[in-house]
Amino acid sequence: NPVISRHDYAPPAFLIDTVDLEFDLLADHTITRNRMTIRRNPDAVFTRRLELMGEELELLSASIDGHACASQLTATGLVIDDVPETFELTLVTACKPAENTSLSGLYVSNGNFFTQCEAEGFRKISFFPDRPDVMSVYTVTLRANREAYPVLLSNGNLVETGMLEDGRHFARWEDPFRKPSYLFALVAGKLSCVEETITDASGQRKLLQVWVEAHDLDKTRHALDSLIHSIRWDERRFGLGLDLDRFMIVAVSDFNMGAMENKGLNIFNTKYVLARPETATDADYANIEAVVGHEYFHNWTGNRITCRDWFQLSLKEGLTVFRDQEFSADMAAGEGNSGGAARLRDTGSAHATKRIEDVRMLRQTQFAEDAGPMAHPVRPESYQEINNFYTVTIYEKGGEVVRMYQTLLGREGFRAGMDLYFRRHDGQAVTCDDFRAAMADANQRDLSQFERWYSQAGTPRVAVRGAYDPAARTYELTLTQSYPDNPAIKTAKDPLLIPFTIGLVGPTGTDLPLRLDGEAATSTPVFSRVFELTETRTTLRFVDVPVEPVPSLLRDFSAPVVVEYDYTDAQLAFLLAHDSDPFNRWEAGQRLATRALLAAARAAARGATPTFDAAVVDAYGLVLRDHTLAPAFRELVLTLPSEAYLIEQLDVADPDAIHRARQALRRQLAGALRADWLAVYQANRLLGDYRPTPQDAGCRALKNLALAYLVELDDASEAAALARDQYDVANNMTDRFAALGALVHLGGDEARTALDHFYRMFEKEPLVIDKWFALQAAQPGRPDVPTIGIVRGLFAHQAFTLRNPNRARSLIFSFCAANLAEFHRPDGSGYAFWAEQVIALDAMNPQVAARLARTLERWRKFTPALQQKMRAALEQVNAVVRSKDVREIVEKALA
Ligand code: HT7
Ligand code: ZN
Repeated sequence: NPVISRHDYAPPAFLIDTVDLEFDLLADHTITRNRMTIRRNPDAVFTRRLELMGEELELLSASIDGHACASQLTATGLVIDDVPETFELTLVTACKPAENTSLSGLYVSNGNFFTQCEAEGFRKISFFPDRPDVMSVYTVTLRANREAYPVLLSNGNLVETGMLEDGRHFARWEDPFRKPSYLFALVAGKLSCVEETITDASGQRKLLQVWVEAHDLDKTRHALDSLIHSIRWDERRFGLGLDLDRFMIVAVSDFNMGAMENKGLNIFNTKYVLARPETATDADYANIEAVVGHEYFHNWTGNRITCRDWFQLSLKEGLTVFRDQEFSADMAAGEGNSGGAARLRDTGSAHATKRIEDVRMLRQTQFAEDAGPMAHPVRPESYQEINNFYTVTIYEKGGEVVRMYQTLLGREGFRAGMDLYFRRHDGQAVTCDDFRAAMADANQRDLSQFERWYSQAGTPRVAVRGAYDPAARTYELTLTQSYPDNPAIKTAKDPLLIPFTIGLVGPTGTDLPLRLDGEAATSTPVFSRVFELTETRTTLRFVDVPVEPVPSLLRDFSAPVVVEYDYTDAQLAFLLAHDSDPFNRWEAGQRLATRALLAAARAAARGATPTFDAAVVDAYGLVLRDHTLAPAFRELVLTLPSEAYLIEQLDVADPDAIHRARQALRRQLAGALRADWLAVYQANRLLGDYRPTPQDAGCRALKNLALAYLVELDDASEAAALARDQYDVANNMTDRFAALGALVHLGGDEARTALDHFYRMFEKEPLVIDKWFALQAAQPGRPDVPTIGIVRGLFAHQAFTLRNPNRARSLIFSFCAANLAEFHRPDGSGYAFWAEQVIALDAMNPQVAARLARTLERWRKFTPALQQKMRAALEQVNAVVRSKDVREIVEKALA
């Protein structure tokens, strides 16, 4: 594969001011006429050679200013020599949407047409300089058979519709905003919509639509509400409004990712649009709100201001992740519509709950990526296939980098930086440096050291030591930055500017006032402070400290780093019970459990029976019984660290030992706290209609966690009865699915009966059937029935297809990425299955295949016996792989 390097960036030789596209849509042979007004770029190296990208296209004609012109097809596109300074180029091409299984470019799903152009899909639609720094004004005319394709949509505003001969019709759309080709979209087919007209903050009327297949119309309300909430939130928080007269969301069931922010015409995976209580879980409702927000927020952070090149991807993705996280946290805290109502609710805990969920995900996935062969900086230096760089580092670590600006500059300073960014760069394609400069200039700050967060890969460690001097009443914290070794990382390891929030907790559990040596005493004491670490080693000397405190470090996870501090178990239990920072309360519980689980896993790997100290159980029991804590928060604390997270904490991981250790602790917690679990289960049963509010969802989550613990008991007959009853009476998918999960965990005839019942009940709901596949693929194996046998059986099920990414993910990814003990069975049966599926998907959909390939990239983490089998599977794939997507992943894994 050729390697594309950031340093090779050169401005485009030609600029395209307008693009006039006409489509004659036929599933097996679509004709596209593309008329472009082009001029030489005065800021680029002079050339008369126009080079356009193109893939899987048949060129039917090419003309310049109305005259046929010579052109040469190349391996990557089309070349036209001796072009004038300014000219109009018209290209007519043909493509085959029905044969397009990659779901990139123009394709057919359930008989309807859709496009996906980010990152490099437009080149499958027409020859074009398919790069984000070429921004043009688009006019699009769609022509198609009216009966088969009654709805014709594209970006911007609808300007004309009409009938044509032969039963065809047309629609013309104009998008007044200049945009890169990756934001182009069209949709054509049999779709229905729900719509609402709202008045925006400036008093203008805006038409909002959600388009779905007719039978899904009853599942659109939540997406439409989420869109309205997103618009209101962006107006209020950032002063940003909707700039088009209409905004459309379209749902499609065949889609590679979550959703796509095409200008005015967002295209979504059905999974992030469709919801009604009977079919969607609380998590689905929350995800829909977050993804609708994310795509809507891109309209300013991504579309109005876009990326100069794909190395700057985090400029739009990191910033938009941060925006969607803030939106979801505000919505959870009741700050969605009116700021005032929020004060009545438990806002601190709601914000903390969202923060914990986001950080848990970051640490489980991004920290692992940073420690493996695909490690890369937030602004990568090179890539082979850009689709492989839509990663948790670009998105989630990028979101943390943006959050750190806010932590360093304060909310108002951050907003000033955003305002300046929009004033300077609206309508432009820019870089991460431009964003940093806006933040720095708006706050008169030198943020040059902060650049290292963009250029250095790896997860920094901050080792902390504390020393109390009772005589001097001082407490000294020494903080040392470093990077762990990872041979895949070639970037520098210079000290970062780390915002590090600290509190000191006194023996009664309250925070002590913070004052550094040399600082004047203030009338209003400060109990939590952001310190800026800039050197390899920083010493903070606190004065007037009356007693030895327990340090509360990196409060609210103020930077994406690993904190190393040698807490005792007693100190962790103390912080879990008392820390005023809810994030660090949760963190203390996780540290306590992680330490116990790792020790137990090491014992299990030696063949010993894992055992646990009563202190862990007691600390968890206190939280379980603490009714002053919100149920959602208790559920997070009482959920043990995941097996994937635990694997990352070990030098040599044995997934089976980790699984057994985690199961042993679950069983011990179930047995020791049985009465409490039962009480919590009963206390959090909700009566009445289903509401997907964070409060209700929190009760359901805690109740269903209690059920999951209760089915671990040796005598689980009571739990089985509860599960059966819950399954039968549930008025929502969260409860029904949790009950089904409990029954499947118990196994036997009852599990089979419930699974059959569930399948029959939801046969016509593909998203629910995805859950049905996923649950079975993720179930623990039994000695006589390894899960791989069940997975292979389901692979042959009539409802299974590899061509639909959601379905493929529900079965294959749920097994390979979410059932680690079974996937890593010592006989290598999981790896053989993995290799088969990567190879099969590679020929069909390289993006999905490459994602699956990544589930084996951490193979060097495991025991030698497992490593050997994983390497063999990787080599098997490497020998036959065709796409550059999978090749990049497998080659880097084996390097
Ligand atoms: N900006 C989008 C990223 C994307 C994508 C979406 C759907 C299919 C393929 C895709 N490739 C890249 C989604 C987002 O971050 O909002
Ligand atoms: Zn995005």
